[in-house]
Amino acid sequence: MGYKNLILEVEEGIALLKINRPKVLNALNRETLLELQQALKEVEEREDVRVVILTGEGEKSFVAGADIAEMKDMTPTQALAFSQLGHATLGMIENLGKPVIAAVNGYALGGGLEIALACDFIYASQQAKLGVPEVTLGIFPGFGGTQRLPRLIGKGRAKELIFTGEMVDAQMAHELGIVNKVFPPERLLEEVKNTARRIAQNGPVAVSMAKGSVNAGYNLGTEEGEAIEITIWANCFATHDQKEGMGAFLEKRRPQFRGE
Ligand code: DAK
Repeated sequence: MGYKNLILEVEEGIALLKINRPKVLNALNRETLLELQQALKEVEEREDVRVVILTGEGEKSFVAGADIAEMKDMTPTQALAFSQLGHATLGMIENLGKPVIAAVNGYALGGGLEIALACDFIYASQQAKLGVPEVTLGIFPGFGGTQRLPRLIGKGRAKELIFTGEMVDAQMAHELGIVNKVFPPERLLEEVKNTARRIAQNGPVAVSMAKGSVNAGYNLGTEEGEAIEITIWANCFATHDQKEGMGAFLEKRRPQFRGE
């Protein structure tokens, strides 16, 4: 389907989903979040999609945050609805049954960094700038930033970024563990696609189950997490892909995964 504030292209099992409001550095307004929910439903359902890449249109920005012009005059009731919409959208990304890679091509600020943190992992351009400047606007990171960021990089480092509102460059974000890999801007998308292609060759159900297992156990103790892993892992043996993957190994051929 067509979108106003998004571009969705699917090729070789990979969905490239671009936030497309470059005039405002891809800031997230209500309409864009609603479209994002639609697009996430679409890529979840499409059998020709195995991996999703989320990025921003234009050379300057991934997402420069929630749309400040739209937020400025919100009432608390509207802010609550906006917050719920944001949380629901980021939850859809985090729990999508397919991997979502963030390709951070420029500014990832506020809600923009929070949306990247909801993805499975982040690759960034050398030009990227990341941060959570909400306190400079009289609010604080409200799309899960006070939860996902400390879990990823530790409480002290997250608090420093959140309290100062300072941006870090891609190299520093890499050192902090926010970003997995950094590339020159002109290579970013191709490198993300290479990784996406590698993932897309693997058993889709196994990749999806692995994502579910990591997510389900992430906020639990090791024993509870292992109990979840045991159950999900055993369910792999109910799939065609497990029989095909192991059969292909023993017959010394490439597996033909069906995603079932
Ligand atoms: N919202 C709306 N417009 C934005 C924007 C944003 N976040 N960021 C940039 N723009 C617009 C600018 O207003 C400008 O518009 P025009 O003046 O051309 O009409 C255009 O994009 C180009 O921006 P600049 O002229 O400022 O470009 P520069 O290169 O000079 O600066 C910049 C780039 C990224 C450093 C600067 O634009 C900037 O500081 N932008 C704001 C970044 C920011 O503060 N982001 C955090 C937003 S707050 C919630 C939960 C979470 C959130 C909200 C609610 N609930 C729980 C309810 C999240 C909040 C945020 O994300």
